[in-house]
Amino acid sequence: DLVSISRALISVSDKTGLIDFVRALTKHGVEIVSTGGTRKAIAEAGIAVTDVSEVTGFPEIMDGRVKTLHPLVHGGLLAVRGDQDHQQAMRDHGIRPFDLVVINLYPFEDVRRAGGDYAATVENIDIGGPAMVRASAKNHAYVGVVTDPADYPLVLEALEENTGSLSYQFRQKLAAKAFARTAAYDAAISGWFAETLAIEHPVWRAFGGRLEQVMRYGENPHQDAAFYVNGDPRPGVATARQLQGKQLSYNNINDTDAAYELVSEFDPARTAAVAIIKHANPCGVAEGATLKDAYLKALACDPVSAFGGIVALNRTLDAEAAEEIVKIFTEVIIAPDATDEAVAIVAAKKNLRLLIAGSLPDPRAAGLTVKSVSGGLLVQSRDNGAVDDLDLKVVTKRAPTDRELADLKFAFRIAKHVKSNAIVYVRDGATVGIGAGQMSRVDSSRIAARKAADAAEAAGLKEPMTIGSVVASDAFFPFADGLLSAVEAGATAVIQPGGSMRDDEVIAAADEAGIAMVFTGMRHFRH
Ligand code: 93A
Repeated sequence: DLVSISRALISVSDKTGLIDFVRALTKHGVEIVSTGGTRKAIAEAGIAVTDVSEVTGFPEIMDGRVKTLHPLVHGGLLAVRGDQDHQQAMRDHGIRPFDLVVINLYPFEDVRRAGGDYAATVENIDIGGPAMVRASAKNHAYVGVVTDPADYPLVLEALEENTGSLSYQFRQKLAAKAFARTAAYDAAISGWFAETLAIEHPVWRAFGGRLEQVMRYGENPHQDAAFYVNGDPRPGVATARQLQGKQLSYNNINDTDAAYELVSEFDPARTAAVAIIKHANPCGVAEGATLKDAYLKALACDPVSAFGGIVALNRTLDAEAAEEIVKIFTEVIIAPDATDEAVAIVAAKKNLRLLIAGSLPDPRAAGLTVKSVSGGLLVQSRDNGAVDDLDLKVVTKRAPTDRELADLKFAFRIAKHVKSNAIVYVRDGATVGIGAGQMSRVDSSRIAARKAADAAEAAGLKEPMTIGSVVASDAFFPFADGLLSAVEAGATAVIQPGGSMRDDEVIAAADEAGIAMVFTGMRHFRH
């Protein structure tokens, strides 16, 4: 797997360390071919060097824009040495192979940083350099490619070690670095365009996505905003087809994402599920025999908050569900698909956006989430944990009934999608009270219970729907008080991760109240 280095192509903008490096290469008997400025610098140091124009028989033209973009160069970089046809092509056209390529690119990043004018910045977009870097990196089976002057000593060391050859492993590493370099280079170019044409934000640059949409404003009207997509093909808000309504806003996209991720937790083959989202938190989630059934149950949880919400469905939107949804002001509907009838019903509401996502994302799929903090980015693997896959541990004297257990699992799946501290009351496959985003778990529990009482009163029910419900907590109860407030609200069973120092106290309180409690061993903080 050793490649003996006998001919090198060198084309560098940054000439740091160049002469020492080339001199050492020639000691190993390497023949040097070079472009204009690089050739001149090498020749001035008294080292024998061939101009690339002599190799191609073609002059450097157009202010250097075209100097190495030639088959006699790229054939020499890309030829597969053991291939009969490639060898024949080389003989037919007088192509000689290169074993080593040393390139650093036009200093686009430096020019951009220095605030060069538009034309100067564009002129510093290197075309021929990346083409050679990518060609030789692709052909690392036969070629070594050096893209960083800091690596010259390493290359010389490797040549010394292998008496003028480079190993496959070494060439592989060089190739990996080469592609990282061209990727970063293109990211810098696209970042400059985004900045020049749209609005500036360093995080977008770091994220390196493709600009999809520039919004009128961000979370608030005084903030600029844009939507970048990263090419992830998962069905969701970034890949969905918008059938009608005006452009999505920053908050719409954020909320629609939360809504669709939530309903994807429920297998459409098993149940119809609907989530209504406000400010990235659900104000109602339910499953049912039909979407209409699930929607009405979800709406009943908190009909006041549902106004102006985002509705996500896990099945094809049908006419009867659409009829119900359009009765109140809704910002966005997202579903895997919609029937023609449903589309026609939604069409009557000009401002309502309808998004068709094709299918549901896989909630168990791996992925990354990114959050900006001052001075950097926080990156983590996405929360693809699922309680159904875990062994639930019954920790109380009483075990949950089958009905309670089904509701507990349903509630814990929803709690995963509620901002912490999250408390979710569920009865018969529908949320009946959700407490989100409080700094204390007891407060979340009390808020959820109070909202349930309000909803019951508004609906003219005699008692709050939390009576006879089950409750999920996204993280453990640090003290018995949070659990006791759930008991007070009428919950008969609890699901929570467990793991508190005071688990014993919390379990004792549950036993005393005669309720069933299961531990998941998995926490679902969401901030
Ligand atoms: O203008 S280019 O995009 N067209 C080319 O054909 C080409 N070939 C090499 N830029 C090209 N290069 C770049 O020239 C190299 O990437 C290197 O950065 C620079 C070296 O030029 P010189 O040897 O004239 O200083």
